[in-house]
Amino acid sequence: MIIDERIVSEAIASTYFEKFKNSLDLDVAIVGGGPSGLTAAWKLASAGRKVGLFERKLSVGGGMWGGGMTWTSIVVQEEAKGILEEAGVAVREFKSGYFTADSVAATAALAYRATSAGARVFNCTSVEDVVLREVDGVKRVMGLVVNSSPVEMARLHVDPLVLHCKHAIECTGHDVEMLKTLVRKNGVKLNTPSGGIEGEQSMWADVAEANTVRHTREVYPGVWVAGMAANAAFGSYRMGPIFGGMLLSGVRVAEAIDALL
Ligand code: 48H
Ligand code: FE2
Repeated sequence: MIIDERIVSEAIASTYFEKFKNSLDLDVAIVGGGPSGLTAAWKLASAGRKVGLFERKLSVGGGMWGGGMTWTSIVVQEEAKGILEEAGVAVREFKSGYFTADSVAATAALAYRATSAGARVFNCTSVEDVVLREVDGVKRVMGLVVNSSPVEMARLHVDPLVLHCKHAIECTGHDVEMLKTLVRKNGVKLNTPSGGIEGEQSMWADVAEANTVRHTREVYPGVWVAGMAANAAFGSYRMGPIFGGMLLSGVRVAEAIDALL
């Protein structure tokens, strides 16, 4: 076979822009591709939903690749080990109830499950704003405003593109970026105790893990929080490199949204 470089370029441009064009009306738009976002994408796409996941960095995976302090091993508890096993990851019991997995294998497996289930992943794409609409006196988030991450990093003045979604999931981790933007620009009240972002507290793994799942919910019409963002939104603790809560939160948000669609 003689390779024609122009066909290689045409293939990339055509397939990428087809993927983008087909993602202008999503059932669910996920902001951030860490463990919670990837798990939500995997589960929603497996349920047949049209899912787009937008990740600022070149690689999805967020804080999962590095395990604890760059030591590439993660821990999950009994309740979450089945999610990793279902993704095809080898899990080993360390002490009763504590299971370990290779963090690179776990991250790669979640990314593979999400994409092979049909979730469209847009890496190198930053969510810089949301689409807000008022219908019958009720405001709702109806989409995302996205830009190329290199544009954001170089601080170029380039306008973004926009897509619509029925539900958006805030999976941006510690920084709760999308919610911060929503509150800062629009002064809206969230479904949190204070109506604002409560902020993350210090380490208390046991309570934090339970709260991550408990706080996984719709925090504003059209916007759900999952993973570390649920902790930050509702003012709970951090938990360090135990990742069960992130996985369970991803499953929970997917099931809750799927039930509404
Ligand atoms: C596009 C964005 C934007 C944006 C951010 O931090 P993550 O891994 O998030 P989770 O919640 O799935 O997992 C949290 C976990 O990794 C963790 O930090 C834990 C368990 N910490 C415990 C502790 O004590 O510290 O991933 C978030 C992703 C990242 O990849 C960001 O690049 C991405 O979201 N992101 N993508 N547009 N505006 N903001
Ligand atoms: Fe973290």
